[in-house]
Amino acid sequence: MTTPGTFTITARDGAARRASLATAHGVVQTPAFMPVGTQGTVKSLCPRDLREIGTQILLGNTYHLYLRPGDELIARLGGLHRFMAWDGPILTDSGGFQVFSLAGLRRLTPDGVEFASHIDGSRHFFSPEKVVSIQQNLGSDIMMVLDECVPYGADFDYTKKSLALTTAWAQRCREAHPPLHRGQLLFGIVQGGFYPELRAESAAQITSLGFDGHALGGVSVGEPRPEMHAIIHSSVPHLPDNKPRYLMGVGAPQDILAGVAAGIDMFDCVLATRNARNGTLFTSTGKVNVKKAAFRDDDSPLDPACSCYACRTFSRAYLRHLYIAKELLSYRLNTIHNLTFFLSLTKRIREAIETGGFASLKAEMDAIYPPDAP
Ligand code: PRF
Ligand code: ZN
Repeated sequence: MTTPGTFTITARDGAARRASLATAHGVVQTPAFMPVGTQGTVKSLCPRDLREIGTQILLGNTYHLYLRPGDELIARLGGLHRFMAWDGPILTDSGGFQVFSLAGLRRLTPDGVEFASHIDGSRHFFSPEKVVSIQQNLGSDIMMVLDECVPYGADFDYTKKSLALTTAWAQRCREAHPPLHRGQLLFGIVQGGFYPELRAESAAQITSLGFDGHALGGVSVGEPRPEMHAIIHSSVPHLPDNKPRYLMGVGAPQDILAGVAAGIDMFDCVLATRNARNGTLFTSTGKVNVKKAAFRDDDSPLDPACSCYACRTFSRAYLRHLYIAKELLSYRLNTIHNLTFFLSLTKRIREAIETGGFASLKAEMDAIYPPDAP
């Protein structure tokens, strides 16, 4: 087996890279999209479905799994892979972001963050060492450091102070997890808001700490899309070329294309799965709402260009009916379809980089999913 963390770039097209990343549970071909499995499940799917649609790596959440059912219980039962019966790679987010977006009553101290559970209001404390220990118990292949995701609109002084805290926490996470301990990789997270000079400062500090990969955090926090793309393009050149780069919580098809164009290798987003459950489907001709009236008598497949089980098997009329009737199968088929769209998009991106066709694929997709759309 290749040593976990081995990152091999096999083709380039502009700043876009085609690479592979070895983990303890297999190799990830990049650019890669990671379906979100917050609570140890990608909502409505089972691991068999995930395999069938071409999932390479899943994302799990420290915050949720620590609160319920508990990381120590998962460790006793053999770790998260065994618990959820997914034997492929898993990346876990550190919990910092979820504390800021979900928990009540947060208190930030130099030592970590105190918060109240969104489930029962009980009080907890995440220190850098604690989130490493939780992720070690979960046994994820890629662990993330504790960071503060700076809210959109934060001023320069707040953002500068916050990135110093994020760096101090990153260093403590690195010290709590020796390189390649138990085959688990640890990624650092660059913050710095929408100030290019603070991004450069954060990147210089984070990349000096010897992580196995680097993430850009603090984007897709409510900013206009062109602003997101601009900060990605100005930040990526400050990350080393020879390690994987992960854009956290991004994004829509146009954001993935913009990210790859800037040199990003990994993405995750709830958009594919959450929109599926809301009836918003991503297709080769754009976004469609499955309940639209025109689908009422339509016997054709949702997306004739899609090879997923839902499109191969069922009509638009049937998918519309399931959605309107609030049938459980609606969630499942819509999720299979939307994830297939994102996984196929990243597969096409990988093939395009190999043949020097990335710019034309991006132009083709940008016409359908415009980069300046809100
Ligand atoms: N930090 C962490 N997780 C995240 C983010 C972040 O900034 C984001 C921002 N889009 C999504 N998930 N730890
Ligand atoms: Zn489909």
